[in-house]
Amino acid sequence: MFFAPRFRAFAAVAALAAASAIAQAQQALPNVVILATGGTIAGAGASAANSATYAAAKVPVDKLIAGLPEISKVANVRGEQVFQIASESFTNDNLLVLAKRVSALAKQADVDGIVITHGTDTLEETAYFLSLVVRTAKPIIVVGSMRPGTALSADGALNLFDAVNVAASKDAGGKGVLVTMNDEIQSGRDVSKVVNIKTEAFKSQWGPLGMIVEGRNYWFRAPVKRHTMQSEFNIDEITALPAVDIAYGYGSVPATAIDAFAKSGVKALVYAGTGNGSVADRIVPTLQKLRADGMQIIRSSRVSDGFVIRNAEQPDDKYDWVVAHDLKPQKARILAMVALTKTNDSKQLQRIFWEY
Ligand code: DAS
Repeated sequence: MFFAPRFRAFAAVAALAAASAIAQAQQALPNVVILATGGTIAGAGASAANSATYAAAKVPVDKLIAGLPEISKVANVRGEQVFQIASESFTNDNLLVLAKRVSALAKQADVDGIVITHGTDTLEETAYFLSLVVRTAKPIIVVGSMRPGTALSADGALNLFDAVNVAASKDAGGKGVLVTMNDEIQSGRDVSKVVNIKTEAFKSQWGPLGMIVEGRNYWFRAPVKRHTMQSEFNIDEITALPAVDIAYGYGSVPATAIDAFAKSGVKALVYAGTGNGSVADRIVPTLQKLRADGMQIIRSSRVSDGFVIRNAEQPDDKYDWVVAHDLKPQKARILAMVALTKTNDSKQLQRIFWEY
């Protein structure tokens, strides 16, 4: 009995010391904010056997975070539900709202990294847009999943766990916006969804920047194109995005779609040409007239890999057209919209397509 009071006092002091140590350890962890927008990573299917049949954009961000039990050892994580939509339904306004929120959070001293959960269909467009217009050196990671969390062997939880780990890593900063899918760390500029039914769905023709395994980043290359802090564009100065659309090239293609886009008042047309961005002879006069009327013409290619070579199969100098370099049509559209907020000079546009 003699020792009981002293023991209780000792136990109380020890408990306080332990609690204080835990609090200090937690404070030492990076602070990561997850901005949720919807998609399959927030999807739910009727049964575990439904890996492809499900409803996207159902699970709220706090439930996504709760599904990552180990995450409290990695970072202090909090979530915001910015949207709850399937990403095929994203609009330019969604891009502006999201980017402005990312920019505001990135300025906060108590935010060390940002994760955006997103549908996979247009994830590559959002990731590139953020990389072009958010001026920060902090890690920004966009992540999705190919299977809903209710499915057998769902990929979302590990993809999100990886995204938070990368967002909490100092060595992930200054590399542009990144995408973590299927153990790989991809450049938001380079990556595209190239398979629509596998977890190994996202590829860059130039390869991933690195890999993440059990919370550790393994880097193998770094981006050479301008992004984030090196960008001349700033979301804080952008209030609207000009209309830019994509016309697809194929055998026997008519000018119908191009004429319709012209009538709708697009500022630039991305032509997803065949091969090296080639344009059918019967379409050239239509594009020449639209260029003469002030519309910018940007030659991309429907071919998944490679890059469009200026003046190779089309006299771009003579026609005053722009080539999209290695950017797929959907990426070229994003860059064209951002570039047109600053310039409508075709030579400046071509410089921007070489540099970003
Ligand atoms: N509809 C798809 C989307 O929201 C689902 C997904 O793959 O995330 O992009």
